[in-house]
Amino acid sequence: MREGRVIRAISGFFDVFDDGNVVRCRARGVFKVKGTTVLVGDFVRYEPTGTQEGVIREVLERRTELIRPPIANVDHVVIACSFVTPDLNLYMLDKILLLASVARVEPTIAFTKADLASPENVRAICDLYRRAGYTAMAVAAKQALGVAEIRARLQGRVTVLAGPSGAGKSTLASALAPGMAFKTGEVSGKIGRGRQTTRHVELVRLDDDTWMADAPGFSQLQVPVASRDVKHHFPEFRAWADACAYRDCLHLDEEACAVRRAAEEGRVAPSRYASYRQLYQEAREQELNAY
Ligand SMILES: Nc1nc2c(ncn2[C@@H]2O[C@H](COP(=O)(O)OP(=O)(O)O)[C@@H](O)[C@H]2O)c(=O)[nH]1
Ligand SMILES: [Mg+2]
Ligand SMILES: [Zn+2]
Repeated sequence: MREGRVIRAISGFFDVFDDGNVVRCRARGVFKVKGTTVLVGDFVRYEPTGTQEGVIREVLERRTELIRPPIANVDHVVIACSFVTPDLNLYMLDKILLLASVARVEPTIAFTKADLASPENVRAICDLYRRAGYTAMAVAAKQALGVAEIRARLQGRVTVLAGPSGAGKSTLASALAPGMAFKTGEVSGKIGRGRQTTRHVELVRLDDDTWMADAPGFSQLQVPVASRDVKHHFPEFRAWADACAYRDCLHLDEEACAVRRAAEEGRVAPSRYASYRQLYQEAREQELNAY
């Protein structure tokens, strides 16, 4: 038996990276019985059946598991959020930050297309998220701005790129891993069929310990946490929550809520607080619809 990392899933086969080799495996036996699935990102035990072929026998324990995109053992998510086309959507960003927090995947925020925004706007937005406790940087992939900083954050980890279509994920991926073809949304002049999208899930190797996936998903998810727990995923609330009148304050319309007051006074970013209220409401509606 050998061990390796699943880096690609293609119609019933799994490509397993093992010590520099890629071994095409089937998953047989135990899986049908136990209902276990193999995800890209899984570490597996497999039995070689040829020089480049094998059968997966066991999936090793997962550290993390994302559902959309379906990838196991992701350590890090780079959230691409463009200043223009599409316009900056802080609610969507805050929702992905919540999803990452619930999945225990560390986020880095990449504000993309910074070359198309004013320097003041770029600084204000980056500062807003840094003050909230996040790692945030401006990226202009074509000018190589921010690319080396993001590359340094990837080292030794498995990273997924998240963010809405058109935000610049594939462009950033290509800048991070030159020579590894990632599809971009550039409209083909000849055919004019519109955008190509990256649909399949695949880990791309930057080095043996550093992997990256440019996979759609993430933003379409429901709020994956109980409404009363959404507040725990807003790290900047913690400094204020102790001063709320009620110990289990939800920071909504309660009397003497220190978090709401901090948002009114601008000590907590009003956009973050507005996102919190909206995410709470979304979670609440999901709960009510479940009965
Ligand atoms: N000006 C500018 N355009 C960018 C930048 N990054 C991506 N784009 C453009 O934005 C469009 C969408 O990029 P793409 O990487 O396909 O986005 P994805 O859908 O998130 O993968 C393409 O036309 C890119 O050329 C950037 O940093 N600056
Ligand atoms: Mg893309
Ligand atoms: Zn409160």
